[in-house]
Amino acid sequence: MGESDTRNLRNICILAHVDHGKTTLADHLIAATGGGLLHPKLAGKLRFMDYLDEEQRRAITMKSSSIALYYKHYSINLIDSPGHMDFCSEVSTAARLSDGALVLVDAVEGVHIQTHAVLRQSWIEKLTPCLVLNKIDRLICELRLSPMEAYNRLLRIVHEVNGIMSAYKSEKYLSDVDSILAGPSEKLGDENLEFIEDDEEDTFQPQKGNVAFVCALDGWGFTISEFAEFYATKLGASAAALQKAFWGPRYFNPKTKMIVGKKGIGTGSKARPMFVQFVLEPLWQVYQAALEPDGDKAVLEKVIKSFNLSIPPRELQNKDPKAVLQSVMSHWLPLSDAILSMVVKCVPDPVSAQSFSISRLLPRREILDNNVDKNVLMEANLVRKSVAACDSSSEAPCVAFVSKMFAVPIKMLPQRDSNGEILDNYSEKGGNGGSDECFLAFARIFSGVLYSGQRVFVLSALYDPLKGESVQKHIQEAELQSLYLMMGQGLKPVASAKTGNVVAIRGLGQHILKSATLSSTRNCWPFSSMVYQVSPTLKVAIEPTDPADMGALMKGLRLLNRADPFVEVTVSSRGENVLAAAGEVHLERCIKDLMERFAKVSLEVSPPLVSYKETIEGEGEGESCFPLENLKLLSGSSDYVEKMTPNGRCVVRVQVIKLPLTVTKLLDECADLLGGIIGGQSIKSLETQRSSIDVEDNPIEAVKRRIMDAVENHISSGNENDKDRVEKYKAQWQKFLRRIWALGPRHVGPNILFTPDYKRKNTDCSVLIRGSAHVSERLGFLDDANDGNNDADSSAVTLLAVTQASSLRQEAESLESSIVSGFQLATAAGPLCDEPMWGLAFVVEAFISPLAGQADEPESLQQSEQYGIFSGQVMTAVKDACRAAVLQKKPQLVEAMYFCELNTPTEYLGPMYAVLARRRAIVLKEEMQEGSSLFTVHAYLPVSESFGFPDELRRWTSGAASALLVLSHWEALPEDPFFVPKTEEEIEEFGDGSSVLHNTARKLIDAVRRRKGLPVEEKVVQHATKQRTLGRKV
Ligand SMILES: Nc1nc2c(ncn2[C@@H]2O[C@H](COP(=O)(O)OP(=O)(O)OP(=O)(O)O)[C@@H](O)[C@H]2O)c(=O)[nH]1
Ligand SMILES: [Mg+2]
Repeated sequence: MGESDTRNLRNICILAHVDHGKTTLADHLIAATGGGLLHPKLAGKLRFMDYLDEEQRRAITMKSSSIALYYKHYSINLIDSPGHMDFCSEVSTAARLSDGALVLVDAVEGVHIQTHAVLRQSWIEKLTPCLVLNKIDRLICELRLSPMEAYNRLLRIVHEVNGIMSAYKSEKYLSDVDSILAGPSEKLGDENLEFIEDDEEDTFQPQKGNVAFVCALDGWGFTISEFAEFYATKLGASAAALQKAFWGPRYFNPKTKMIVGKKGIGTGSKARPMFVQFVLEPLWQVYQAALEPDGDKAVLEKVIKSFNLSIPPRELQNKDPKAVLQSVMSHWLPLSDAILSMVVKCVPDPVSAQSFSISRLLPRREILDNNVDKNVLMEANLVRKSVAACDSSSEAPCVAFVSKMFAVPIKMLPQRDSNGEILDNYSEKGGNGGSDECFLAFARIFSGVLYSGQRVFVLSALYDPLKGESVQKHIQEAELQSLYLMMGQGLKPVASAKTGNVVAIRGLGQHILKSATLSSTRNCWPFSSMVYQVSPTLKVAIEPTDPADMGALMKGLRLLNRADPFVEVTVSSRGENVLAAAGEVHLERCIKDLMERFAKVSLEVSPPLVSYKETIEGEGEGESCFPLENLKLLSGSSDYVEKMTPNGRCVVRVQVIKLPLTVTKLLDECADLLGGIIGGQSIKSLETQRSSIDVEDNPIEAVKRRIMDAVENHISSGNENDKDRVEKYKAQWQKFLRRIWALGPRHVGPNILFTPDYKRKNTDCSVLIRGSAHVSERLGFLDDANDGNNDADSSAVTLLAVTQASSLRQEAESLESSIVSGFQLATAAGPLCDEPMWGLAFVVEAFISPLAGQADEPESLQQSEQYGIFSGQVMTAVKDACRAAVLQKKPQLVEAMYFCELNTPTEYLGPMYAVLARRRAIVLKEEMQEGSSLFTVHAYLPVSESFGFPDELRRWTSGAASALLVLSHWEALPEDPFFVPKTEEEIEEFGDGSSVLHNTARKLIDAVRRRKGLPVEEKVVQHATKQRTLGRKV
């Protein structure tokens, strides 16, 4: 086992947007080099790597899987990955184990959301990417472009992809410069120097040989070098010179036989770039000759002759012109040769790759503590060195990284080991827990040699060899039972595997949940964690149909959680088992796996748990209206809701207004930071906290400034020209900002509780619970001016005995927390359907009066027995009053919205809009993609309407339209859920209630209420009288 065979190894993954042809391409590579695993005739049809039933049924890839190929004297590990957004975590696991990536782009569809995402992933993992422009045939047959038009399109895609890469590069460049400027100078080590590489150069350049043009369906492809070599003798130029000239504005002058630039050709001349003339035009001719009914068959003959192709005559006589074409093209420009020679040339072997990616895999550690064990440190550094060198000697420490665990039915495991001896797969050490599933680790070896039966340490991400005892729980010892080379679904047992290889390992099921580092020594740092693009957002509650199966379900959920890197299994506050998946397709597969493999019981799955929020109609709604009036409501109007505690001692008055949207959004955005500030964290610890705020100086100052900005933005958007009023309004807001008592729910939400206005006189001898502007104080709003509210103090005490008043005031003080709690409860569960409130500001005035019997002890005792503890009564009264106040002010439901990117051919625009309209989507823009018949449409889609959306879209557009969804923002439904037509006009428009009203808000609210077991107002019989009349007539 010398170094030479590590040098002949390549680890690559195929990455792309969904349906751009990854699995089809993989098929051809397997057919050509997989040692007879796949017959070439079936390549592109079988989709060998999509071996799960569900994958074949839906025709999309759902997991990443690996296959070992042999090309010339190279071994190539190829990992196919899914392109669907729901399975993007699998892209991370594939990228982590690879050194290079084939990034596919559909030549017709161009760059899409997921193309950006996979380019980013390959950039983060420091992979060497190659670009594969697929589906070139669609430019010829579908779009019917001329070679020149096709060239321009390809040029544009290459340019666009390079633009994306250069954005990542400059981002890194800046952060590198920052870190180097900030850090001590000796840190400028080998791996920091890499940023000095030429940043100006495009990543993908056809003339450099890292861009391939292919048609995976018809099985052909090429890089420019293939054509350069062929034309070298014909044109009498060197292949190297041609290679440079076959891309970009380079022209061939037939008279002088010279390659010239744009200037070298006359303006009127019909010269085409050499790529068009020498590469695309012949391709177009072959396609036209083969597929057009009046095509010139002689062209095919000519190609066969000039390229010396040996095609069996039987294939050429095939009646199907497409088959003839495929046969000629795949002999002329064999796809696997083009791709694999590009891979061998452009993708580094593991030794070079690891020296480059080591800074990502095992970032250099700063050791600040001088008391660490020097021996441990030395060994850990040695391990790091041997990973960087990809050391394959048998003395080298063994290090491997497991990027995911996957389950295989035990009956699928090979029956014999690498020596041909029969294995008993069912007797797993540590036990399978009686399950028919066996867990394998998907791993890559980064140093040394692994062999079956070896004992290794399993390190979780939190392990630190320098920390000694305290991290013991993050390290375990395990025995590697078997090692397998992966051949798609097939597993080939091997006795040992050495550094640079991708393998499946059996025996770690009990030790690893999702990913881990394996090492032969405990003195090793764990590899850095993988980066995922999104988090699981679609949640459902699950329970067994038969309650007796609960145990099986729990076990199944545990197995599923282990087998799928991306699901999240939690128990909700109401005790339900909640499963979170990345999207609908993913969820469906999880449920199927649970029922058929892991739990094997029948399940009830709740409809998706959608979250809503509740708010009230703001008056900013009618644009012209100035928001000042809104605030006036809080100060001094008599428009309030009043509640009294059951014992009659406390009267609560609540007023509510809607906060400006800018403020609400800000409170939502800064929730973490605000939580820290309000909770009283020190400035130092806040500064280290990451947040959306660029913390220049002091995070408290920054939040404060942003709140002020939000208020000012709101004022300036009020189309108010009157300067005086603007100033007055601003001053009023500033006063209010000095009165923030609490935020809610859970003390950091987007709702504000203001302290009551002290100046307001109460008529009797009761005392106001004043509260304190606790949050304003923390945010530093009180520092600006002395608090105007403090002066109007003693007026509440009039003729009453001073002693009584002061004891009453003490009591009032002790009740302050009840008010806050009441506010928190109310904002956590609004009146519409117990969902949290959003963007509301409350002023709560609570007056307490002395006990009727003049502080008579026995009576107060008796009272608390009768009505419960007083503080509790106040809390409930505040909560009820807040909820009632919201109900009075035209409550509205707020729903989450997805941002949605749709792509569809022109002829399906109609059906697509119909689907969008049915689901209440708001279309933002539509755009024709240049040079194609595709439309790109951007829209907002309510989350509650998104379930089944991709399916319906596919059905109505015959699969031609595709959609991608990203969570965007919260938006209030303008409908009044309690709307009943009253005025004559309304009755005329909506009917008198005899026909069923189409009230979406009401429908959504009722659905949530039903789910939560809250009472729902429903009329079972709508119009009994009408039915009776009808009945009589018959
Ligand atoms: N016209 C044409 N169609 C192609 C070509 N390559 C692939 N396709 C078709 O594109 C569709 C998707 O191909 P797949 O290989 O399954 O795509 P994928 O990228 O693996 O898809 P996911 O794994 O689900 O992301 C299939 O219907 C293929 O037949 C091509 O070169 N030309
Ligand atoms: Mg696929």
